[in-house]
Amino acid sequence: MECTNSRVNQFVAESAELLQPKNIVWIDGSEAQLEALREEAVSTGEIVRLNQEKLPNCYYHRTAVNDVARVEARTFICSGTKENAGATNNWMAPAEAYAMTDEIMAGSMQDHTMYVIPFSMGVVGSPFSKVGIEITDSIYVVLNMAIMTRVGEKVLAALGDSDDFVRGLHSKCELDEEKRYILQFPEDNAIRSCNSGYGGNVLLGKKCFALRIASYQGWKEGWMAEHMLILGVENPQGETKYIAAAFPSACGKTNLAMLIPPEGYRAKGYKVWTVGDDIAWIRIGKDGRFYAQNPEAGFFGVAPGTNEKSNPNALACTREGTIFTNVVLKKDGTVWWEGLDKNPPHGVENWKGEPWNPDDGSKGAHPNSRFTAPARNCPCISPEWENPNGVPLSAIVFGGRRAKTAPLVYQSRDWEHGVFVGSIMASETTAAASGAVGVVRRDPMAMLPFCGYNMGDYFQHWLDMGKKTDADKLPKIFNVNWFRLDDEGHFLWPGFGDNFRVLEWILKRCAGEVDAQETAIGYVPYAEDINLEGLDYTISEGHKFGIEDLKSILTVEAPYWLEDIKSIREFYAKIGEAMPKELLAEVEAMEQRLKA
Ligand code: GTP
Ligand code: SPV
Ligand code: MN
Repeated sequence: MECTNSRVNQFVAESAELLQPKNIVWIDGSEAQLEALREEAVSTGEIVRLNQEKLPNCYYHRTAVNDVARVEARTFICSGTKENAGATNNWMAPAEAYAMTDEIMAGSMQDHTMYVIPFSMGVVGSPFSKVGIEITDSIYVVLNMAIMTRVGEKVLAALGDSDDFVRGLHSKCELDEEKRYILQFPEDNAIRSCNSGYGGNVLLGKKCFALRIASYQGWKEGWMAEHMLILGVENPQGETKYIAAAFPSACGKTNLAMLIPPEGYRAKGYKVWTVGDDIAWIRIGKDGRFYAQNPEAGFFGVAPGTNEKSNPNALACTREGTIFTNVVLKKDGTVWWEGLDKNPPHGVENWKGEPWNPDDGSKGAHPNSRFTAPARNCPCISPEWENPNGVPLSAIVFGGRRAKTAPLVYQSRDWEHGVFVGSIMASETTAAASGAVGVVRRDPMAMLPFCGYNMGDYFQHWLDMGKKTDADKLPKIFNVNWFRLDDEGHFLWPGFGDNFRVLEWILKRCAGEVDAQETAIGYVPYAEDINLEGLDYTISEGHKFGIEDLKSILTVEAPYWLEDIKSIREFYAKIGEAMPKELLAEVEAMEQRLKA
């Protein structure tokens, strides 16, 4: 494969000089080349070929035991000034960051092949797509990138002579935790990642580019890169309305994106179509509406909990051409994880490769084990998912994991208040990032780990986007919480497919078809307006879900919210100078309403 772009060639040459690879291989995107790489990775044990009858073209991989999730403490935004990275990001001066990783990565590919992956985020050649070049010494990374993005010769052809591409450099090095760094250089369109082999740290098109770098580009260029799923709801008349939703990592985006409506709705002809499950690039279209595009081509989904009942569509995605990471490998060459079914395998190896039995008292699959599946496998993939212009949004939904405080759903008063609602999101931490799990932290717009610039400027950008078009063209903004618990820790809301009942209310609000109660935090549904027909859910033994439970999860409890206000103020104070006045005023106004 020949590359005629001198900037790309220069980047590759400079990288080779630093890394000293044994040889260089360009990824052309052909099936023949990918197949040869799979063969090679199987022969070295990097991946295992699964049962080709039951799981055609599927493979299995284990990461190092110390390398199973994103490492937020070792992720840095290397902008010219600390102020540009802001108080919520780790910052390192670019010169220092380059020098440090030059030293760590120097000569690190001496015994390895260096792969050069030209990739496109978004449909190749669309004016809204963006190109990256990822350099890596991992075949696992190449194979994952070939599922998650569009790769190869066609991408270079679309790039032409342009210098507008992101330079991504990844080297596994020694997988040394102490030398693991995930560095974004937004002002240079560059990324460096070393000493990791885990998804979010090394598939540079995903969080590093499509969120951290792209959020910065969007700020400069007048669009938005968000940690959001995109779905379409088709009604019995055949009309489809689109919703984007931002939930923190492992808080239900994949599940909501692939939701199957309850039986009663299906009988009437309602259907949900998946456009994306993790990232949305949002632009204002010629008609003044907000259009969302999924820049990815696959799903890097959480395995545990995925089953025939919770998410049959996700499971269907993984039946072909999928890579499974850190799940349980069964003797018949298939895979298992907690929550797949009630028949855990015996006498197998766990995700670490140690002998394991289900009664060992430990988990067989890592809680952040994942599948990498092509989007085209999805039975409910939207016919619009590759529309280069994206899909028009009726609603934007924020949500997190909150045992208390946040009600099942509420609507913001207007765009500005909606930005406030997104900015005060909080959620319990999950296994998607290393560190403690279950600790409530503020995670505005689910972007805390992914915003490539100052969070205060990011909030201002959201406010500004709302001023670029007519108020009636703006998506309506909502907040949801599927995770309210009773005092014994049972989920009070059935969740999953039944979340469709909430989506229906949201779309009715967008169409002005249903009334709501005004509260201190925004508009909350009247319990009677959430359709409970056919809902059959047992919260705990002897306690079936009923309208009283719905009323309780729709209640706005002032004491919890007043407590929350303290933490919101602290968080805003941490952001400091860059914090928009409008949002500071929103806190005051909410406090007044809560005390009234
Ligand atoms: P990332 O890929 O990390 O960005 O995560 P995601 O937001 O796509 O998360 P995903 O949909 O994979 O959800 C992961 C976890 O949330 C799993 O443990 C699910 O079982 C759980 N979950 C998803 N939806 C619901 C719901 O409606 N109710 C409850 N109780 N749990 C849910
Ligand atoms: C997340 O953690 O939000 C993910 C998985 O979607 S990763 O690609 O590892 O970031
Ligand atoms: Mn994610």
